[in-house]
Amino acid sequence: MKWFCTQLHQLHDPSVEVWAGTPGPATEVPARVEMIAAALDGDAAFTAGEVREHGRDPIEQVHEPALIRWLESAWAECRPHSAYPEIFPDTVRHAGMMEGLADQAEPTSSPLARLGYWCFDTMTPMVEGTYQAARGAVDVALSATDAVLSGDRAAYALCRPPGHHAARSAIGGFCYFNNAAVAASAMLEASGGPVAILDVDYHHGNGTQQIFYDRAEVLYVSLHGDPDRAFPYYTGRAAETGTGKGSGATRNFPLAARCTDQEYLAVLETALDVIAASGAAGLVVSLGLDTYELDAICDLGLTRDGFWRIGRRVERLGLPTVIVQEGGYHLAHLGINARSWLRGFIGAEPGSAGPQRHERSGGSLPPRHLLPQHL
Ligand code: SP5
Ligand code: ZN
Repeated sequence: MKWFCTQLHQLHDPSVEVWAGTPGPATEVPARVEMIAAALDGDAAFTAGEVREHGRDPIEQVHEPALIRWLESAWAECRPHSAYPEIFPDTVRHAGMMEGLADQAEPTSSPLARLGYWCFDTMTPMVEGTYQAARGAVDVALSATDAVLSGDRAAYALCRPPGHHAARSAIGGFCYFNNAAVAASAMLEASGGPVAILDVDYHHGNGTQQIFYDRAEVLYVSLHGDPDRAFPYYTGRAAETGTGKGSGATRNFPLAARCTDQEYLAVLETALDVIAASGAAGLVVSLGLDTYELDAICDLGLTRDGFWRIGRRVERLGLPTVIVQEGGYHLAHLGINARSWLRGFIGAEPGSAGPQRHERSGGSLPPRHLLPQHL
């Protein structure tokens, strides 16, 4: 299988994010890609493909053009407002603030107004290289899509930053451009046939759901931690099934904490039946590995062997498949978990794990930056 990656992701290198008002070390870091790349590099089953630039047009198919324009200069215009390498919104445009008011337009007055207009949380840092890295991730997804459209059975896009929380007009959840949605849109345009997205990240892909919620020709199916306890909290319930022409083309499967491989695979059967029955001509997988039993920020119970079985089962759908990397935060095991999923997909034996550590933690890489003292 070909896999795609660029070094541009390194330009997005935040050290801090803010959870419930408390600053802490960044979770979505460059080492994530390095761990996965190292695992695939040494495996003859995977061949590095060439990443080509695709420009802005494919992004405009799924994102508001004004969002793309803003992101391009957001760091530069926000820079005077932060003494640190990252900036976060301090005032988001809450829906209730605007209720009943006629003027819903994008603000032009202040950089912080624009940041709070486009970004919905405090966990999505903007740094100097964020835009370039996000553009690179889209090019990775589109290059993998090109490979599949040219006849490859499947391809893996090692995207970073991830994408599935980014909506048509909002960034959040570590996501800026929705790589999987751009890939699905490109696949739909090239094939003409219906396309399915299977989202197996721990978190509900609110952005992908929103982008295609009224579209019949893009089926969105997601398994995720129940939003009653898990980010992004407001979306991902089973009752959300699409609207208008898209009615029935969104399906959500919220999961209980500690869900095992066996329980997960049983729900996956139902989800894949929906995809098989849809007549989809192609598949995009939003592959999050934060469903792992040792992932520090999530609470499902999947194992490396479970990832292999899930990859194997998804392959049996028999569809041309673009696999797009989303989350996954156990750095020490991220590479072997990704490799296990992908080896399952291609029907290769799981392969050796190499040394493993078993605490539920972010991993064994060098310590992250200390927080600024006043924080
Ligand atoms: C792509 C992706 O995986 N984005 C995830 C964004 C999650 N943001 C963190 C949410 C805060 C969760 N707090 C959990 C406390 C665990 N002890
Ligand atoms: Zn996630």
